[in-house]
Amino acid sequence: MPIKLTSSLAGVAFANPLLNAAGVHCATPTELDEVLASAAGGVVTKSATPAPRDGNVRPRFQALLLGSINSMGLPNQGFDAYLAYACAHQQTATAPVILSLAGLSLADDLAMLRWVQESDFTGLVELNLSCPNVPGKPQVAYDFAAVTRVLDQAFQFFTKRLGIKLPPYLDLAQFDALAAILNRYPLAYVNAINSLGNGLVIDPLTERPVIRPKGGFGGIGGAYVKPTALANVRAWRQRLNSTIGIIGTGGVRTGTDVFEHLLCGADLVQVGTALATEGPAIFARLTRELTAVMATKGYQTLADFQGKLQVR
Ligand code: OXC
Repeated sequence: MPIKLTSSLAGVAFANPLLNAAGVHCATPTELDEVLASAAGGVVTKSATPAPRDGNVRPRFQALLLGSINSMGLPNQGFDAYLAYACAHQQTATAPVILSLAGLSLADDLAMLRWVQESDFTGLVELNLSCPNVPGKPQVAYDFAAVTRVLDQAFQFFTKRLGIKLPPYLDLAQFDALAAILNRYPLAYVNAINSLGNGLVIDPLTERPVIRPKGGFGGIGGAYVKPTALANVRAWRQRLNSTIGIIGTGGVRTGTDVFEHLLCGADLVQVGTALATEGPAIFARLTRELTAVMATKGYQTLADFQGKLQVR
């Protein structure tokens, strides 16, 4: 039997589980088209704010030996551009488009969700509650009362499929407390993890941080965060209602990394830092490598091993 990589999230079918992480190779129609033309199973748009933004001063991204640091500050073309792209491609796309939103306030989040609700878009919507890089703005999802406020108000009118992008949590008590809240809502999925916020990478030669915004503080991605990402995917799968899907994001460079995210319970897997450095051709390599891992182990579908991490 041939190996099948098909997956689904909240009733939306994907030819394979691989997508870009929001923010990487998805800010312009050209970049979005390139991901859709690649071997990726779908594409996520850059997190939109209601109006276009230039983002933070440069340099604001630096590739590192084992990952990256960024403080982009949500540069994006504005909500209207991404909604138009998502609507235009939902009929024609061979792979689903996920629309990512990141308001700078509760009012922004609710306004954009209302506009989506009133639109023709029927696909998945991802509310980014975890951008670490807007100067002066805390990460919403570290404030559980704020998460409750946004979800309470959103689900009063939003009837389409809504997921949320979460930051990494490091204490199991945080998963217990937030899962009790999230399980009260008809969430489509959680995406774990956003970058590990406010790291600091310095160049000892120049005695300066490698990026400029926020005095050098920025989100860490790549191999540095893979163990944290896997732990977050696993911790959520152990606690969330089975109706809430999971996107695993963090530290994916190889087909084995994809396999490990799926083993921890991810339904889809996103690629950030490695996509930024390797470009959309990475999706063909990752699907090949994942298929090879499955062949070695005798697995024919993702369901054969998804969420089935063996515990000692
Ligand atoms: N996470 C985000 O949510 N946004 C971007 N960077 C990041 O690590 C950004 O635009 O700063």
